[in-house]
Amino acid sequence: MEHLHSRLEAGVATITLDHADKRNALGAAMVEGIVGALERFEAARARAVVLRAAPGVRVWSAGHDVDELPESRRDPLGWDDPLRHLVRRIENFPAPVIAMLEGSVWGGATETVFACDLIVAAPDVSFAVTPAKLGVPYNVSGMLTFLNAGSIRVVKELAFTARPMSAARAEQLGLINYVVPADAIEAFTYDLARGIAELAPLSIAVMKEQLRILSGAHPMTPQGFERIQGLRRVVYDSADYQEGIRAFKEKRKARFRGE
Ligand code: LCV
Repeated sequence: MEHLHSRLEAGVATITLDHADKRNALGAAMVEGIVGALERFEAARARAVVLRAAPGVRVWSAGHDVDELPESRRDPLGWDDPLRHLVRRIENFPAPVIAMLEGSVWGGATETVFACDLIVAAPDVSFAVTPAKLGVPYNVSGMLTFLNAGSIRVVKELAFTARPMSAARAEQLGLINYVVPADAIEAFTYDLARGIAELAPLSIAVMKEQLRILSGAHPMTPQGFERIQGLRRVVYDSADYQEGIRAFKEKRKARFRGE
């Protein structure tokens, strides 16, 4: 795929996002490429995966491809949405996936990064959670990804302000593992990956799967789930949802009326 590169060396795989014109937006084609690479690396029994963008990017990923969001009256983030596939594939991959970041990370890309097992960021990195900026009803498993990354107070700050959070603050809050100078981040990340690759892969795989199952073990009653789905439908059927998508495409600030 022209906007994605992948390679496997000594048990350490690398997937590089390279679609600068669209700021590495995670559209169906990009996600299909990443998931395809992960399938190949699982078959090749990779011991670790580094997920990165081309060196020196200002934008690591602009998140979900907004051009691929439904205009209205359809759940924009349902089970089969490409971004949902990507998050599940990263979570189910039987070896650590390490996000190596430079530049800004937006919306669904922030969730994708938080679904990774380890996060190494350059000092210029920022994270934004953007559903409220677009009028999008985020989905339950997506909110759980955020909740598993940080405290509910921090998740509320990210979700309710939609403001980018700096790598330094994210590290201070425990949302990411390391902040490393841009000129050292590649050596640091691959040293980390190679160290993991020398350890017992079966032991690591089972611990990753245990942590995935335990972190997803949140009781929710059928009534609770149906209530959330009903609330989400109100949002994606709303004029605000249409306004958010339209404003993005018209490159203007959205004017939300709460209806
Ligand atoms: C499609 C894009 C995108 C994009 N999709 O460059 O989490 S949720 O619920 O919100 C979820 C639904 C989600 O993830 O939504 C997407 C959230 N993402 C954002 O809010 C970030 C949107 N992008 C931006 O704010 C800017 O593009 C940044 C700050 C990332 C980069 O700004 P910069 O000035 O460098 P442009 O904005 O000029 O973008 C370059 C091209 O990439 C397209 C954008 O439309 C433009 O296309 P054209 O050259 O055809 O005008 N683009 C950017 N982000 N998420 N397309």
